[in-house]
Amino acid sequence: MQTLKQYVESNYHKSLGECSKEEVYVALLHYTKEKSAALPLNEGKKKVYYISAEFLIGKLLSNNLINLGIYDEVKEELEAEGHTLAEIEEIELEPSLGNGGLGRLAACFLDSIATLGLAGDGVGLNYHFGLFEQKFKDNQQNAVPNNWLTPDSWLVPTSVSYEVPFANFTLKSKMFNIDVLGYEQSHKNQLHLFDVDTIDESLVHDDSIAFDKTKIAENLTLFLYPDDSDEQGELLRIYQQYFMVSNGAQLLLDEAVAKGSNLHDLAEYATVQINDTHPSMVIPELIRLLGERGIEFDEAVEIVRSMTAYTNHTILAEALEKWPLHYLEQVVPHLVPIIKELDARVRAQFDDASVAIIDEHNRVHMANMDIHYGYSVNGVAALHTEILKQSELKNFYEIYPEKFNNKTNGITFRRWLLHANPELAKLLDRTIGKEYRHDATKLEALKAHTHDLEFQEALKGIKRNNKLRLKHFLQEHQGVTVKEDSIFDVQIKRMHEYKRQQMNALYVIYKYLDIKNGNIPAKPITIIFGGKAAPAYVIAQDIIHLILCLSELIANDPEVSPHLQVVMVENYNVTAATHLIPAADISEQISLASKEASGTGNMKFMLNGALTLGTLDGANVEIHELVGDENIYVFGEDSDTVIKHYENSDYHSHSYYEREAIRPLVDFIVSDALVSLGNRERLERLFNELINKDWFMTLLDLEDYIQTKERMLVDYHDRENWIAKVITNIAMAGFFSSDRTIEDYNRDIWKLN
Ligand code: 9GP
Repeated sequence: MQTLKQYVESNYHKSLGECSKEEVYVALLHYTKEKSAALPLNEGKKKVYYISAEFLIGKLLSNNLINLGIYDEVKEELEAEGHTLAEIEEIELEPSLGNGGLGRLAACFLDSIATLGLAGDGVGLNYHFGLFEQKFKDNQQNAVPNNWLTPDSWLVPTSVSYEVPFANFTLKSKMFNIDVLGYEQSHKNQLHLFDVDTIDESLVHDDSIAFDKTKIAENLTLFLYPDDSDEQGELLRIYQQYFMVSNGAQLLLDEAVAKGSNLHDLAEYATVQINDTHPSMVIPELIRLLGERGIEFDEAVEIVRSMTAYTNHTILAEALEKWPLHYLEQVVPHLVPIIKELDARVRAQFDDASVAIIDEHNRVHMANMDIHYGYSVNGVAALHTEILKQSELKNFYEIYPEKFNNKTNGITFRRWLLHANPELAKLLDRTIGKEYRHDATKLEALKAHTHDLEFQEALKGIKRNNKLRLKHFLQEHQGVTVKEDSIFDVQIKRMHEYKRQQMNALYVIYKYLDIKNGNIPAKPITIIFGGKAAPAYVIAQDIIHLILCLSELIANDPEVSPHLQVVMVENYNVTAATHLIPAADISEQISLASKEASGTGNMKFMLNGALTLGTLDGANVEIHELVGDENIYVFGEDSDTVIKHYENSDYHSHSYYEREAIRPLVDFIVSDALVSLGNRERLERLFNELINKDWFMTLLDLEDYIQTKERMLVDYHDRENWIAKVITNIAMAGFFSSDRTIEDYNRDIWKLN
């Protein structure tokens, strides 16, 4: 086996030390790709096809080195020749193939499927300019194309190609693969990304994500979630979705037939996981393709019903797509008779309009189709699944109780511990042995060390080093200097009103005013935000604007800046997360109870030694159960109360606004101090939204939130007890390994051998 050093010498005719960083990166990329190319694919009679609009895979270099078991070896070889792996990794561009939790979950799942040696591939699209790159200008978000796709990427072109029929034309696809390696596994899986040769990147200009939305053959895979605020944009999304699922379905059929399926037994060879409703058209498409291959309609429906499973990742209406039938007629007319027949069968069986597929406005409810014509429906955390059963999808649960199941999300410890926090991983190896790397529940052995002062000291040292690492990262990427000796309070996730970044911003205002009043915190506090706002989501952008204005105001105030700093990380992505999470002390998980389906950031923070400040929402509920009241900071109204407020329409933000403790904080949003730094229209709109509507009930929980965070900041100073809580959190994080989640999916849904 060639070492990297030998590989470089024989292929590039110079020594590693003589290569520039860029050359080392390219060499290491090819070295790693060749090693993974040599691995055989996981074979099993049955394979899962994990279809998802997003795969937020992050940079792959270190992860692949870890999974190949050559991380330490390569790191040492590089260091011996005057390079560092961290510098080389800087050169890799992060693929922009995802947006948030849904996409990152898909990436963790691929890692775990491969690690468990199961046959399972991802199916998605190859977006040339990804989601978008976020740039800040005038304290506002600018969305520009993300140029991540360079010739030196992990993509491997293949000769696989399918014809995908649309109403007036046919597109020929081209499949690219990215190898998916399991942790120390001899076999691999793949992520299949479909694309078209005719894409015209010149439709996009450097500084704008706008483009001609009518030229489908030229624009189909330019962006993930292209602007859908007009009809052309909505149609384009349907084109993308159908292109994705038709390719996935054709691939699945070909692979099954090659393995010996006679199609009648297709479900013994393949199962499809549908993530949110973007891939829902796979159901009628499989029925159509089976029909083309000679299977009668009734049988095709039953085959498809026994091999498609739906995961719901949110109860927000925006993710339960309802396409107007006439859009589908324009894009995929050949699916329309199938969808109508599926609907007719539902209507014949159930006298309940709420479970129909096509509603009275001729809109096709994609989730309803998934539930009737798939065999499994799952939520992504215990509370979320209960809410689906008891309210959001109640009428379906009554019909098909056996289809509903919960699969609490998880995260891959390879990326979120071994890669993101190697020092912590080494300390764990020394303290409890390495078994936890293969069985995360073994972390519980740490409980014996809760008050072990030597272990506590080691943990503190690691946290400090991680803060320094983050400090360098922020200096390099944004020119911002944070204080490594401050308390790091971090909220990183998509910008959305339900996630309530605006509540944290109101805390910033509270703290700012408190310091102005002479209450100096015992230790400085650094409040860090990161997240992108969808370009059409105006209020989310207003929230970014508020945070950036507050950041500027505080930075320029010599009375406050020694004690409080606010940082909004530009272009938050997986790479930034791997720096931010290990450095955090406080993990902000403050969504309005019932609205965050699960969250997975909460799990990453817990594993890396931050304490959760959270509502009883999503997987926070399970974190709370695992660590107990003493080791988490819970606040706010619970989901039952919140759901009742919605049912009774009895939450009126104005009455909270009038409270003495709240009004000055909200008023500050439109104070001269802030308006002079920003855009009046944005700040006023946000202010009015909060006092008149506040759909996600920010003001309901604000006082409790402030008090709980203040209590947390006091508790931080009792170092021994704080670290004891941290240790309990790390010890109990094993449940949230995505290996456990995938074992659950496989046992209950996929049943791969
Ligand atoms: O918002 C949910 C998040 O709570 C969950 O952890 C994640 C993975 O299941 O999915 C997110 N949903 C989306 O990104 C879009 O529905």
